[in-house]
Amino acid sequence: MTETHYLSDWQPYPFNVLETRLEFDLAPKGTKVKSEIRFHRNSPGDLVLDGAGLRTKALRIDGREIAPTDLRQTESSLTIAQSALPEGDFTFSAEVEIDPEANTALEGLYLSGGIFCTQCEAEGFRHITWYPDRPDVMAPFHVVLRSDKPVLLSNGNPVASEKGRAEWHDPWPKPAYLFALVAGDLVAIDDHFTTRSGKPVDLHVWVRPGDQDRADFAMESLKKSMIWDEEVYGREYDLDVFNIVAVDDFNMGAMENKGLNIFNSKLVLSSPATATDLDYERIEGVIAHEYFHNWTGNRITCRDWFQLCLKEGLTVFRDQSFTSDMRSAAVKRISDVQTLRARQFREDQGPLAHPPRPDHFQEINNFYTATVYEKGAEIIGMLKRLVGDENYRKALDLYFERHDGQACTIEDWLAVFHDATGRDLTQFKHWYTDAGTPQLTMIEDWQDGHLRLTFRQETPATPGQSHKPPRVIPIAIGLISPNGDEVLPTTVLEMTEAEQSFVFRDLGARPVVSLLRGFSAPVIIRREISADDQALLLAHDTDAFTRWEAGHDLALAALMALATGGEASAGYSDAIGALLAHAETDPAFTALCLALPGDDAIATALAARGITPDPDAIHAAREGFARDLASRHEAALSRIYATMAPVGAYRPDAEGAARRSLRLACLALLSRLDEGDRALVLFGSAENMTERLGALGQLIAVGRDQESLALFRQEFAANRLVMDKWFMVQPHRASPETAVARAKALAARDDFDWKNPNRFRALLGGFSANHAAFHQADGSGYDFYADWLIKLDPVNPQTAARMCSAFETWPRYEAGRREKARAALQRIAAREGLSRNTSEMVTRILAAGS
Ligand code: B3K
Ligand code: ZN
Repeated sequence: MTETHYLSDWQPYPFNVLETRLEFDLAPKGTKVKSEIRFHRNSPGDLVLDGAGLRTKALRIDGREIAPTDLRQTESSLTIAQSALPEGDFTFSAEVEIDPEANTALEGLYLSGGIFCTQCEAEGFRHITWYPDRPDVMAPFHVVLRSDKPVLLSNGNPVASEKGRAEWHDPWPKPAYLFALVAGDLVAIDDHFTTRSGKPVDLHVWVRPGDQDRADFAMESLKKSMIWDEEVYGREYDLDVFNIVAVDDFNMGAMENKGLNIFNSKLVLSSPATATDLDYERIEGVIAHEYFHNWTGNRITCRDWFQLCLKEGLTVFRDQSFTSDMRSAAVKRISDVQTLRARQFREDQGPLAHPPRPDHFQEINNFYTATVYEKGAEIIGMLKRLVGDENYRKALDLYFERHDGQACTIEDWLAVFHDATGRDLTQFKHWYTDAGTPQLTMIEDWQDGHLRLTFRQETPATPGQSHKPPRVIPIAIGLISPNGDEVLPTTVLEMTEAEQSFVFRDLGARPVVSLLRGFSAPVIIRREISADDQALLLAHDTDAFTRWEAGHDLALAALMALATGGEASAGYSDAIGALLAHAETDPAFTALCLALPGDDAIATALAARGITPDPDAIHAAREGFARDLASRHEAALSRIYATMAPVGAYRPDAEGAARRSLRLACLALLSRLDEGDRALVLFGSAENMTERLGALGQLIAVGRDQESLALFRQEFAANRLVMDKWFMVQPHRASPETAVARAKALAARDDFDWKNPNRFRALLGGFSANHAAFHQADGSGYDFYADWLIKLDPVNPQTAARMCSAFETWPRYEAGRREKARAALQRIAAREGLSRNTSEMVTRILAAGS
């Protein structure tokens, strides 16, 4: 039976660790790890250490072998009775041996393409040696590495280095999850940074030989991040050196190990010919994210893993703000909301819903979710809006001052805001402890020049939480008069009751409410609004988010009507006509308005209204709608497609990306009319990956792809990251009827290196993102996907478990699909030896249908 961990069970560790000394003799099959851990007792209790899969050679206290009678050892823990421990400080030492080469789970110490590297968050360090592997045990680390690899790195500052040996010291106390080492044949691009108090820092981005010409953008991003954190949060870097290493095999994006960030190579390497605009933006954003963790995560960490959103929500909020400052704030906000709705709202409405601060889990790696990260960031955004920018900065200053060097909780975080601003945050805390997306209904009452807005909030039940008290909801609104003037600039209404009214007096004419400006709270809006009023907002609203939202709502309403056998109003198409007339004034915004909600978003919107979504009908509705839209606006779309052609050399900045995104949005519509003629020309002539991949996607969608796919493969066969795109775009863009066969054929290829998480995610993730293909009525999509999860689970449980979330929406479909999805899930669940990770996910997902 798998153990469930509860927040309420947390107990302080009875010891401090004064220093951790580690020595590694690195060898692929038998790496020897010697540890010396100096303990200081704080309270009574046995010494309990975590370990997993270790070949233990020796265990000592103060140099003396521990008598077997004083030890209790299980598969995952080592207990030394208090009676067998010295009264004062003591040193526990261990010698263990581990097998990095056999470590396909990519947790702990492993090999990626001949490079030794580590991933210790959340509980990977216990695969390296015996240790109190919990985030509230923090210590300075001293590390010696011995290996025949030329480059040997660990956390902190270099102390000594000679051929085959390196010594590192990290003076900043840290939990084991931030430990890292790298040993490999690597080359660096080097740079320097001087902090604003004058401290020089050496910067290095380490890559495999041959990749160094694709690392400059990552380095530039790092320097920008360092400056931004000084300017906006007053945070300076605190070591002599900052290293980033790119590896090919990595379970997620990157990891913020102190002074030694390890990255998935796809978030480091870029060139115009191999990376898309989105890749560039992600690289910049993730480099910033990991760097920002140095303060929000490393200097101040989490007391326990239930508090994960303390570091992740805040750090996502910080990286989002950074990207807004570096690029377009409006575009960033709109795309963040799109992601939130696509991932977090979806999660919140299904069997995997959980609070941003969960109160129990079986496997913490299953909780690195959109709720913890993205909703966690929304909560910080709401707090900032409620207390104001100045108070927010005051609170953050206090947070850093009060908690530097500590392992904290959400309560500590909220106390800082209370103490800095005097605001009572008792009710606000529900955002952290309660799951589910509040539904906010607005009713308008217009009488004698007065507008009364009545809001009702309701949060549906989620697994394990049936009753949800009202939350504090900051509702930012504006009022737009019928002639397009703003009669009320952005005003934040603070809703605290289940139902609450706000009155606006003495208005000349009935205004249109621009509701939830900037998406001021992560809620679902319910309101009656006419297509004319939406069009007015799309044309005149001063807030970019609500402007975009007006167009998006029009499109969604039309698509929902079509997908359920109704008729679409002309509202969206009319509004798009008006927008296209001056598309060039804001290409990025126009592109966002032209992108129709995806099939899954339509299904989610239908399900939220109690309608069973039909994937085939949704797909047909969206295709038909796009074709009609293209026909009606063909002339304007063609003109814009031509005027948005590249001018000058490719630059991965916001302006260039905006033009390319508008051009590709036009192409997506036009390809429905010209059967891919323009896409074929663009594929042949484009010099950057953004346009080439965009064109390739359209060619696949219209079934004219064979030649281009072959050319693409020939050109990029040696580039893993680009070939991942090749593996992703095909199942993603193929017609739903052909996608399963196509995905199977791709999976059978020799170069489907499925043990590499990027490659696996490319093919299977690309496939599950093709809504009507994954949800094929005959269940073939579910079966194909389940077969691969079953195959991956014993090799890499973390990635297999995360990818189970493709199934999280299964209860919302009709009985036929439900039964087939259930059968596929049960087949996974019944697998002998299924990992704890996947077992927890599948059990939670299946519970929804019982
Ligand atoms: N903190 C890491 C994520 C670790 C995931 C462990 N399964 C990356 C990040 O959020 O910055
Ligand atoms: Zn993070």
